[in-house]
Amino acid sequence: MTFAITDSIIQEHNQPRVKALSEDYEHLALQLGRRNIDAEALVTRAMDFRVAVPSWGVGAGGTRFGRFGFTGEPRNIFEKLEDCEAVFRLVRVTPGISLHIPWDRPESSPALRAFAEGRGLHFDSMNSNTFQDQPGQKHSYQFGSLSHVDADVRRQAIDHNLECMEIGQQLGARSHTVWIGDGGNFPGQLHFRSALERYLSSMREIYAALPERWRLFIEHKLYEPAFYATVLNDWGTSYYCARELGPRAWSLVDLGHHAPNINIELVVSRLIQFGKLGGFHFNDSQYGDDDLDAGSIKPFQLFLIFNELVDAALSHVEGFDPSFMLDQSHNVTDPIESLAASGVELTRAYVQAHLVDRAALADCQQRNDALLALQTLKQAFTTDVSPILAMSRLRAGGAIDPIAMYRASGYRRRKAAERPAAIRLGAGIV
Ligand code: AFD
Ligand code: MN
Ligand code: MN
Repeated sequence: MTFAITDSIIQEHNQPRVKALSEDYEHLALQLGRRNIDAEALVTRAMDFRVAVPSWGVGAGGTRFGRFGFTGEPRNIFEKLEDCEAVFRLVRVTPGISLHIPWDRPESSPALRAFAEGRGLHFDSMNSNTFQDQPGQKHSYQFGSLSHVDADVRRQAIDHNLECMEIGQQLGARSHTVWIGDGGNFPGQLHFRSALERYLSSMREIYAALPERWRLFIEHKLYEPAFYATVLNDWGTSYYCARELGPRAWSLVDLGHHAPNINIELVVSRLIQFGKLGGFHFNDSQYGDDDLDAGSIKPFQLFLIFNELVDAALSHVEGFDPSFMLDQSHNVTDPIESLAASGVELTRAYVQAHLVDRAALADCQQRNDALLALQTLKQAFTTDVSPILAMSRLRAGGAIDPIAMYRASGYRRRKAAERPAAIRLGAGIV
């Protein structure tokens, strides 16, 4: 038997913390009551919040300068799922898994699916990889994949995506996410329009093979690995491609994939308005595609993004149903702690966005009262909803204090004994 964070271990840790939490919660409920906000309704919202974790996020990430493994690191997809289960049991909002192929290609999809479902987990989105060459691969992706000038390379990249969707169907996944590194480093290297045309024609084949009820997510990124021009470089190109492909193709926003200082909440709002916001890869960023923990650098930006999302949900924007996923790379923390903390931070932003007095905000906008409009948002953002989040975890069977609980469990130490080191995991995060 491998060690797991069971309900009884969690309850034991929660027990001495319940009284203080109840007091804090009651006090907050009283304060919110004065603002005509029902704390209980927010607890329910928090319990219903969901964000998927990436299979590639539970191992050490690494940068192009190196990768620092750690003892007890998962060595295969089953051990990765064990760690995903630990995150889920602590915070209870992360039962979904984004699976990466080929990094986490299952030997037997039915066995992997049963293993996941036995732990209360399910597969959410499939992620293809045509930004790296794999051993034994016939054609190289050095000069692109879905947009490559050579039809044989494009064929190989399309087939890989089709295989990902086949595996995903066996696993019960519901969407496929395509991110490509295609682009160029030198002016003149690419014919911009032809490259995008080739990408689109490859994507048309992938779209045509999309399983019933699935959604196809297009993930754009400004630069890297291409440093001069990227084929799928921004949300406008992503929107155009999603529209060209059809109603089941959507844009996916990774928070780290924009130009510095871009107003991401505005991008989000545009995609909502144009009916193409499919989902998110949440993380945080100081400089570029940093893949830092969600909410660690710009929590106000995260809140403002959720403000747009909650506004759209409350006003019943047609077809609005974005998927939430984390996409982080952990280099200086235990990935379980980072993913658990990020799950909490996203739930926090989601709950805080429900505190916005939307009638008051609309009134400020109508009267051009810029100062009070900001204060209306700030009132929501500066309200400490921690007791609501902790109460929702407690009621869902999770930990009142997930990080303290995790550390007290000795999980990683036990895994170090169960998982004797040696087999290095493959790629880091690009
Ligand atoms: C890389 C990309 C992108 C993608 C992920 C999985 O930057 O964020 O989502 O790989 O394919 O990290
Ligand atoms: Mn991403
Ligand atoms: Mn990224």
